[in-house]
Amino acid sequence: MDDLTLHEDPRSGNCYKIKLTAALLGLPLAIRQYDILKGETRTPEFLDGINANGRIPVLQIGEKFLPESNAACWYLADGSALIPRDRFEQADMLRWMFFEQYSHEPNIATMRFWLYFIGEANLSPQQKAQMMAKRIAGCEALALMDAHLAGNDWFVGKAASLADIALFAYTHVAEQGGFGLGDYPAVRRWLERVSALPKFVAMD
Ligand SMILES: N[C@@H](CCC(=O)N[C@@H](CS)C(=O)NCC(=O)O)C(=O)O
Repeated sequence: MDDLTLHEDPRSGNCYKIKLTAALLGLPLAIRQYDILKGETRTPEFLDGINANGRIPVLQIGEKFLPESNAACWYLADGSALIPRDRFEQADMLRWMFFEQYSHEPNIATMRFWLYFIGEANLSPQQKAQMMAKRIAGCEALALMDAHLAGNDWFVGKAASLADIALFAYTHVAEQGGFGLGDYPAVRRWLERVSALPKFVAMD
């Protein structure tokens, strides 16, 4: 495999997904850090050379750049046990990864960013107006996960897959976004299972 470099901000759960995938697979990953709060992913150099979308994470593979956390996890895990071989299970894994990007991360990660890193007092009126809807939608996502995990150890099949990594990243720090996990016992047990995986690494 070509040399791998992760362009990241260590506070980002989206970046952590890639570091966790690489660690579980024993893949070496060089790190280049940016401070998103200082706009370091919005410079002309970053936009021209690394990601025109102005966001991390970006996985650099040799001379190529791959933004989007779940795409980068797929690149690393292709051919490994973290992607099921069964055709339905593979599509079902993608189902949970799309769920993560549409129903989970925009609510739970955004609330964490606003409350834990920016601070409620510093939010704009537009951000404050969105908080209630994001809180409700985030709780709905956690409830759906809890119902699934009440009868399943993993999101797909009988083993950990990229779906578990994608959903673990922001669920395990959901309390920083004001989402207590007390009402989601199956989610809490699953968090422990993921943390116990061989070669697991914690978020910085
Ligand atoms: N869908 C993207 C989301 C990437 C994203 O939202 N990145 C945030 C940090 S987690 C960022 O770079 N924000 C800085 C900015 O928008 O300026 C992914 O999964 O990688």
